[in-house]
Amino acid sequence: MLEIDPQSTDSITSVSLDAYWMPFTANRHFKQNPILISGAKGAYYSTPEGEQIFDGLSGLWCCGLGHGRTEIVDAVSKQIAQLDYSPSFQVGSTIAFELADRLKQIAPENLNRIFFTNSGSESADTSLKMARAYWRTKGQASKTKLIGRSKGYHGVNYGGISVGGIGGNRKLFGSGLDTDHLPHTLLKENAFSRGIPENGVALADDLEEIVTLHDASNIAAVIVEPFSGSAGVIVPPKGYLKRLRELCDKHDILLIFDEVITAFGRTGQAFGAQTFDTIPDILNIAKGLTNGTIPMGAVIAKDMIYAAFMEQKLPEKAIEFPHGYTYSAHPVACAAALATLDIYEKDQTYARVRELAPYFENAIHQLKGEPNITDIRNIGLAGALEFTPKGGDPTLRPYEIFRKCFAAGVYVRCGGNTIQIAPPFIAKEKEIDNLFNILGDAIRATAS
Ligand code: PXG
Repeated sequence: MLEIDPQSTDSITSVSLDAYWMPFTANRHFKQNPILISGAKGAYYSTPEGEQIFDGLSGLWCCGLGHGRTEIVDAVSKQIAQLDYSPSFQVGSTIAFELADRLKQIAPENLNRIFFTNSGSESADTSLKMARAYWRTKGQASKTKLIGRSKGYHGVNYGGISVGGIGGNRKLFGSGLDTDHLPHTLLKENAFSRGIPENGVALADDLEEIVTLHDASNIAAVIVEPFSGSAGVIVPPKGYLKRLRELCDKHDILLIFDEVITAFGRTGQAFGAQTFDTIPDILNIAKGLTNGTIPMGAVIAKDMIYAAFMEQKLPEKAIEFPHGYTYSAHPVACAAALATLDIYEKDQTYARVRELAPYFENAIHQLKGEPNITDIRNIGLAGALEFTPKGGDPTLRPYEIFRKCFAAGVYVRCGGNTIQIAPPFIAKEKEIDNLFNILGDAIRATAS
């Protein structure tokens, strides 16, 4: 690890670590024990000391194609020279329409209307506002309650943390929106399942209880991740999402899929909706849309939702959905997205994920029996290991494992009581082997 004085500028990188208030980071600890990255190419980061680190989480789940893809670099460079910025309120850049049309071509049935954001958090809050406003346009203004799921993650804005189900992300921030939560789907009897677990479809029926409690006339939408990523790859049981879909239809509740992690290949298809054969009314994306290169997200709505806004009895010059961001449909992000979508198609990326997924599944489940592991979960090229607490702290062991792995040349993510792994789609079998060898060593080395 680097020795850097947090107050000093006299270091290997000539930067002071003082001013940057880092997100989701133990700042005091980090600044005493920094982990710095200065470059990336393909599946590897490089450190200021020149070490190569395998990117075992595809950035933060966003760089499936690996880093420094020349096609994206070229497209972005060209675009920034041609049109670096243009407003997207009352004016539209041609490239934004091009990208929306392209997304419409690949999105599942009837998901044809694309609203651009700049992140997963903005996609979450946009989709929740869209759902509430939709019911209002339909004359059902009492339908405002939003239903999330325990352990769900929908970013960090107020809507997202209100429907989110990770307590630590909410408790400092006061009251949020009017929400309720479905139970999570993490069942003891599913521990060490390979892929989609067998038990627990009935957990979706808890929506009936929520409806009984609040009445469907007060509920706007249910939002779930097809699989929960941040909580440590919690894959829903067989039939669960289909059952949720049926219940939402039965009670006239919109179903939102937060596909910020699951879209663009992670489960072996363009969308988790396809892997789980369940079509939501609204589908949120970000991350893999631009391979992580330029911030961008989007909310993809069914035609019927767009139509409800357009059919409002408003003068033609009235704005139907008063929502949007300065950087919605940023032209440089659009260029990055189009180049990224080209690569997914040209390289047949999703087929490659399906091909590599069984290898990944075998490799991760070979860690069963290593010390302190209480569960191993996987789907596509995503996996997580769950650990027993250390000294009463559930997060300590994963943190130590993460640090050991990084020192040994592999980046994996620690989150709560889990280690999460999501290798780039371009990873080779031997790189997967190396990742799990290093992870196994780290698990044993931190076992005490
Ligand atoms: N929804 C989902 C499902 C996500 O996974 C967001 C929304 C928020 O996206 P932005 O772009 O606003 O951060 C996310 C983000 C992890 C990890 O380690 C996951 C995310 C971000 C950082 C870390 O699991 N997901």
